[in-house]
Amino acid sequence: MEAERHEIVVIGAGVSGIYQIKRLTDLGIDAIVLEGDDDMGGTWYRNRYPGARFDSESYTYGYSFSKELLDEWHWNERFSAQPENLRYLNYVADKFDLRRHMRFNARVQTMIWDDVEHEWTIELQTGETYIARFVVTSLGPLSMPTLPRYDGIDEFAGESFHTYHWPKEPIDLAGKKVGVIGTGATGIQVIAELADKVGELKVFQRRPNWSSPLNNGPISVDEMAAIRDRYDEIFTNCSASPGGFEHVPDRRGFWNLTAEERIETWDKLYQQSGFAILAANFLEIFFDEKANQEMSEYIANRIRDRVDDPEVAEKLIPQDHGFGMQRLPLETRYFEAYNRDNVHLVSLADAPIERITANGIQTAAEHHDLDVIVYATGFDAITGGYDRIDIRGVDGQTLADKWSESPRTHLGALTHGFPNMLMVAGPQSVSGSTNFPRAIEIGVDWLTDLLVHAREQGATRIEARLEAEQHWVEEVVRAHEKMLFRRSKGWFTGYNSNVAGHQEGKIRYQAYFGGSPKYVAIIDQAAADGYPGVELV
Ligand code: NA7
Repeated sequence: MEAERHEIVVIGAGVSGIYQIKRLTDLGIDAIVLEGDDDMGGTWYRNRYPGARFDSESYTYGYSFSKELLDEWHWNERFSAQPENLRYLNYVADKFDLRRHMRFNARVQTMIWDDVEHEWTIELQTGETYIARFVVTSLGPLSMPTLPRYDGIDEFAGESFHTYHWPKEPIDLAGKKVGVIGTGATGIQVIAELADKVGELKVFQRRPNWSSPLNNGPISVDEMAAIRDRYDEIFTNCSASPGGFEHVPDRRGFWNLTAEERIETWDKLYQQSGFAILAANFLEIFFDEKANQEMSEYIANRIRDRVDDPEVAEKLIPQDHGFGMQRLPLETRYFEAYNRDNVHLVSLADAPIERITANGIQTAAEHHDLDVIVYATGFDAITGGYDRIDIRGVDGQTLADKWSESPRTHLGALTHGFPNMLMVAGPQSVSGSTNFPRAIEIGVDWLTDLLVHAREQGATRIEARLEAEQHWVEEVVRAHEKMLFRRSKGWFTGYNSNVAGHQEGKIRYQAYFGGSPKYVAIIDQAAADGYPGVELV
């Protein structure tokens, strides 16, 4: 079979791939998207579990690039759910006629760089081959789900699946005994949603997570009209905030207020929507241990207020990390789920899982009979999507080898030794720590400008300079070092117990935590200076 040639191949048709192909084809560049799944949408195509929804305000999550699109689309809820989110992405693709540039069931298996011809050879699992001058990876930071490594996992006789692979066809859970393993952002959404729909729900919790109310609600036609009038202001606000939200940090100074005034502030934040409780909080809670402890105690008391059984409440309060030190799950009546007779918390800290059996889960204390097991056990975050492709750069070096300890990039966009591979939302970009689409648009626009610049220069090979990469890695490490969360486990620090090679306590520097405005200032400066960190040949 002869290879198909394109100037640019984009890998992944999720939120970032959709915008990337729009930009490239608008410029008249010959580009296609290869997507491993049988349809587009990425995260929102896959995560069909009950309760899956944004925890960014819907109208700050949507694309900002088209005024017409902003005027046409009505978000029905403040935090829109997966079916509507997928409809939205399809609407965008159809409106701009992007599907014709997408190939589905096109899972990339290998990418090999030819340093003579200056092009990538991309082979799919199907054996089909593509050749491209440039590759843009938009693989998604959470596209590699991970299952626990328990014995017996394949022996379970009932239905079991990772939340990422929740079946497309509706499944009837009424009256069933369901076990959920994992209490991250996903677990907390799915548990709250399933509690009153199943016969019995057992929650297998290894470590509790801090969580606070999402405070979702419908958006009326009038409210949506008011949002539309405000879109310019909304996106300006998002671009000025570290996390890409409308919420702005409280800069009155934690220690300038009395303890009562702080509680009054938090009582209000607890009623606000989305990440206000983090992003509109005092900045000190992220840097100052004492401030963080006081905040954590406040949230612990809210949990105690909401959970009837004091013993269960204590088990739901994290002891090993402070509030906001791991990715904060947002919840809707999650804690109240534990007040139901059919919901039971199984603390794995007291009795770990020993194995999965044909009909349930065996812990060190007892056997739990189950009809269905739901694995809400997270992802090999940010670099997982890269590791599953065999990517070979200059002199046959593999990317997996280069990044085995921790990724190394120039501005989260390029990596030395792998010319002409450009990453949207790559490791060490700001995407891992912010409202995702806001950072995506920034990343795609920057990469597109770089590609245009390279074409104008007649360059056929662009590569991050080693010194520039070293410099950026140091900047990423410095930003981590300022944050209290560097001591916590979880995907912010690149740790996943289910991934071979990850070591507890050893940080993988996967995201830039210096905040969006600073990141944008740095990458804009690099562009204005003619990309000094990139060698063009
Ligand atoms: P997370 O946040 O990584 O959470 C995974 C959860 O699964 C977490 O509670 C883990 O406990 C638990 N887990 C993982 N492996 C095991 C094993 N082997 N046994 C028991 N429990 C386990 O993933 P999510 O999908 O919830 O969220 C990912 C992102 O998706 C989120 O940040 C949003 O951006 C959307 P642990 O805490 O590690 O002890």
